[in-house]
Amino acid sequence: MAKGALALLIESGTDNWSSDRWKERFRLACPGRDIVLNPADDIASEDVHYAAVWQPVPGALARFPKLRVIFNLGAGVDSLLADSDLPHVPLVRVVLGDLTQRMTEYIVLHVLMHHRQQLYLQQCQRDKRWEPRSQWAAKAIRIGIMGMGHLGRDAAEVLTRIGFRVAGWNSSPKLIPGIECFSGHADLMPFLARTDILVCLLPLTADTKAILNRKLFSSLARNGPLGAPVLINAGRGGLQVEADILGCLADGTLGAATLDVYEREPLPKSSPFWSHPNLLVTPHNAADADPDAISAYIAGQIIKFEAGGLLENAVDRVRGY
Ligand code: NDP
Ligand code: OXD
Repeated sequence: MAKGALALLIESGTDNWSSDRWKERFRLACPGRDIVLNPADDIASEDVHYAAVWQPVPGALARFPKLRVIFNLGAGVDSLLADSDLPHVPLVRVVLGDLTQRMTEYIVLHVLMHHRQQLYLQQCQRDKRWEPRSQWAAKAIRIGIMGMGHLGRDAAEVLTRIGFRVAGWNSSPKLIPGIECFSGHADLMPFLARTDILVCLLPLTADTKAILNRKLFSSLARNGPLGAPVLINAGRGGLQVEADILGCLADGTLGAATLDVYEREPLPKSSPFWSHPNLLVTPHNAADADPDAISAYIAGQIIKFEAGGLLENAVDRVRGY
């Protein structure tokens, strides 16, 4: 019997999301299975049993009556769950060492950029000024990570090894050696009050939407060596109130920020973020999805699933992550 086909639905114009590149990798990872690009390739919709997707058009997955599993090609599933016609089949997200390591690189890079005053030093270079400021040790800086899941925890462990004082905040209590763990609403204020650099790696859900706002920024520590707290958000744009970030940078509630994600992506050319002197802006590429690693991960999951095994990293649709 022919294997059920896998349809690829990718709606992103950027380089790393080239549909042809992903199709070729899936063809190699899933020998004997039809891999079709939707809507470009012709196939009877009932022959599609699996879908691998990145930001598909809402309603597009409802066209496949025999769909068995939806594989998201990234870690965050907020845009998929916003599709009111999403079929009621298991939804699996990416949890992979490759993706985790890329995110850890990004978080460590940007923590160090702020810790080592790189924005100031770059301005000095442009102005040809030899004016070093005194530099404190990593142990003087308190990092707070909102969302100590697969990504947050790994970044926290590497930052701890560098010497930073790291704490994490989650919805449920966790015990992580060497890392102070806070949880739930009751712990949010004490967590913020001891944080100089706030890293956000939360999923976007009804509970976390717009959580990065003026009230939260005003609760961060103001007695650290940086002079004012710093925000790093690589979670989702919907977590942040962008007008509040700009306002807080203007009045000193925040000293600086790194943003990888935005309320609107691609970030419009008219956004004041692009040219803000205290902002580091990256184009939602903190952790690029690697087609080799991800096609192999999904091919392995399909083999186990068809042999009667359990899918790994299935999303809890009620929780939203
Ligand atoms: P996980 O599901 O492994 O972790 C999510 C964490 O967030 C958990 O520790 C969870 O706590 C915590 N959390 C969720 N809701 C709340 C809440 N209301 N209050 C407090 N804590 C909460 O996710 P990942 O680590 O794999 O990924 C995190 C996010 O990173 C993704 O959802 C995605 O949006 C983003 N991402 C961004 C990328 C980029 O390139 N910019 C790349 C990849 C991911 P608990 O376990 O206690 O519920
Ligand atoms: C994401 C990802 O969820 O790229 O942003 O994995």
